[in-house]
Amino acid sequence: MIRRLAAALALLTAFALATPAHAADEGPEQIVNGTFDEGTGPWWGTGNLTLGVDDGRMCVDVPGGTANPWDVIIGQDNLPLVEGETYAFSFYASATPAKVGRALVQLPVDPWTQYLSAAPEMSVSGNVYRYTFTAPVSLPNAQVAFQMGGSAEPWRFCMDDVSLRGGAEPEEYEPDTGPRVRVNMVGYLPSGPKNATVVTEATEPLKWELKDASGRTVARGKSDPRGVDASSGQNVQSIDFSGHRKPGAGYTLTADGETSRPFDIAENLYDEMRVDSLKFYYTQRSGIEIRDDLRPGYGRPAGHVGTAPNRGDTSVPCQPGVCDYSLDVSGGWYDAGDHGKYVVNGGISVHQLMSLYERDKAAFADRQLRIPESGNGVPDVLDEARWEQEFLLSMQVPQGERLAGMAHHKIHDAQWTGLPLMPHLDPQPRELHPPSTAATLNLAATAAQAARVFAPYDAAFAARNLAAARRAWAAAVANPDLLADPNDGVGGGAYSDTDVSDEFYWAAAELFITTGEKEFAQFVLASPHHTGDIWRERGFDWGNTAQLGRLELATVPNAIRDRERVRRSVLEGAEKYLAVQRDQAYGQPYGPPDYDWGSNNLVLNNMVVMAVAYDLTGKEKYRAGVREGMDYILGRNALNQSYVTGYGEVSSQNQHSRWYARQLDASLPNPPRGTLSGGPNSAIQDPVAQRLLQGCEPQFCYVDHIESWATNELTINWNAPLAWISAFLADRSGHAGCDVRYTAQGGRNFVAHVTVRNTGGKSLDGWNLRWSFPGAQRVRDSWGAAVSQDGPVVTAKSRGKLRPGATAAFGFAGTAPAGPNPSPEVFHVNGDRCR
Ligand code: 9MR
Repeated sequence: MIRRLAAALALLTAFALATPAHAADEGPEQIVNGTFDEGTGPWWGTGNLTLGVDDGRMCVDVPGGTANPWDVIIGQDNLPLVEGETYAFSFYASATPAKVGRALVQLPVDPWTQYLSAAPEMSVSGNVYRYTFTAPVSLPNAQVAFQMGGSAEPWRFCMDDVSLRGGAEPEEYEPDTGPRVRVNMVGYLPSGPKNATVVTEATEPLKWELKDASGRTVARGKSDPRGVDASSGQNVQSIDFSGHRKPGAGYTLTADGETSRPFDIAENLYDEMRVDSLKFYYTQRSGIEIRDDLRPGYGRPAGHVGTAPNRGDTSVPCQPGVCDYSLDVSGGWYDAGDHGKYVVNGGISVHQLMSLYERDKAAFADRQLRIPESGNGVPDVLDEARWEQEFLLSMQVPQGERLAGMAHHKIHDAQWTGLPLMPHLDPQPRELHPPSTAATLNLAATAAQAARVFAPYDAAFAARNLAAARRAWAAAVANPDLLADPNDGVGGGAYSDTDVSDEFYWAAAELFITTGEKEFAQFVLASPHHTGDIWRERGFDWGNTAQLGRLELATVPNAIRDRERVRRSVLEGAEKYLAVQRDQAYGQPYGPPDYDWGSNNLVLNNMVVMAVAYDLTGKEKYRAGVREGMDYILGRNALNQSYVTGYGEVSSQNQHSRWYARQLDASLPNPPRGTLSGGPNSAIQDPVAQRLLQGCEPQFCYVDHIESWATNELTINWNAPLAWISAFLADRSGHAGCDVRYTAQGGRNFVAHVTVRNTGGKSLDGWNLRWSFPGAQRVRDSWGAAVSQDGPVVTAKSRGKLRPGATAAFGFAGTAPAGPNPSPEVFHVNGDRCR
């Protein structure tokens, strides 16, 4: 890790001694796209500007009525300066009408030390300006800023040929990718597939050797030539050492004269990641102090509670003209490295947390995550989900207002802020943005899900959610095309989406599962997403949510007419991702020609589809696909790095964040262990990536730099599939030879008869059978077995012997809430799952 960070910094400051002194204006060019031949990137402007290229120059309309020079800025960041070097700074500029501006080369953060400060007197016809200065410090990230505020009247500014020459030759960026043999640096599960990839010139099979920690060779074989891998541009061969199952630490794999980084073979590999990936959410919380005793090194004051300089989220008005009320939208999770809170990605995040809980409720307990609510008798994962769900509820337009029942799309700062900036120190005004159909349907879906999931613990909260879900649904049906504005991206992300038919489908599915009502069944059955091929190779995410609806209908007990077909369709999706995976020499189930923003979360979501296929069928190939997919995330990739902080010898450490900004301020921490980085993104929208990664092959479009927000951010919606998959991989339940029949009769008071048949070869000397109820069903009285209940989780115990082929029967009387009371479908006998 340290080596990698050092390499990244060295690259930005390199050659201080090695390079001969240049006459400054013959030195290397440091500005990227100073001629505006490639549009306006990586230049940025303050939110009151629209950057544009006009006749080959960058031109902006500068608004009038600002007070300070720095109220209007165009800038470029991340310019490396070398101490003692002389730089020539030049540009062409014009002003209509004529104006004096400010041109600065400076420190990009407080105290904004200026290395050059000029006051060009600009004319309508335009002039070229030239300055020189000597850098007093070495700095990887100086800023060039044109400050143009402070004018009462509006005016027009144009510039061109911006140049900063001198210093070190910008080095071609070469990531430090370590040994050419690529493995999952965390390790492999003993019974799982074990694959590696070797980068090599060789086209003939290579010999490989697996060595244990003592250096003894424990397995050997030949690799499989794969040719040039399109996702990396590398010639590669793959190695399969699945045959070796013996647990141990410190294994290495050698091929082509290279030895991999060490890894383990162990059963418990994912136990900590399952917890860490969920603990991530507490430190993303807004509106509450983060306690240092719960997260040593991460304690901080509550953000956005209305204490200066925060304006607070306790009474947030709308953007001008959008509404005339204010809402208390405090709480929730910060989206990512910014301080914004957005309903659509909050929606999928809280959904996936509730979904991993619904998959196996017995696996999630109170006191697992060390959060303030630990010890309240509710599983911590639900307490964490509730923190966000309460926020989503608060975003709903109140009754009596225009668009009542809709949800505001997002709330965030009026202007983008710089890094670092602790949440409680953010001085920006906060604004509610217009309601959108997408946000409203996210609210409907998650609130419907919360209504059943929270029912055993808090009936009032469950009822509040169901009522909100119904109101949201009705409002979305009445306003089906209120789309978020794709240009509303100042101070926060736009999260716009042109097609919300998938959100309608997902919300209808959740509402149907929870209520069983015909209206929702009809909507589900009529939706094109119910039967269409929704398994896109690029995966599902906050903007593509039909898959959530389909997965829910397949896994959560419900009475949709064509349930069997729905379940089969998930297998089709999983088969498709297995096929994609087979084609990838690095084993990732994701293979588009260019990688998307947040590609790692798409890889993980494709693995969720495979995992559900495994749960539905028990077929090993699907679980093997998930296990192999994780190898890519944890080091078997072109960069030889793990994308989960703290996991594997080299992992992402510098994810873009205003408060885990250690790379900018050594007194701040790195992101907590278990934080996923977004990962390679071919479009490299940020200046650092544009500077370092031009022309990158997909897997190389990544840099672990805090300012690379397009390749290296952290988000709540990316950690959610990491948590889902970690929970799946940590699940050690095997297959039990058992067949359970569960039949229930009655309504609010029901009687259930259960039979358990031992279909395995071994006699059971006493057995316990476990299932969980979908909602607030309760066992009242039982016979034939001792039945106990903890929240929704029920365990029936018997001391009787159950021989192979024999059947035991028991029954119970229970009570059910209003609505559907479908039979449980997942049963565990003595800890193993019946198939
Ligand atoms: O994750 C989002 C990605 O899918 C979009 O393509 C991108 C551009 O709109 O925005 C990403 O979301 C960012 C959001 O806009 C602001 N907070 C950080 C998010 C992650 O980078």
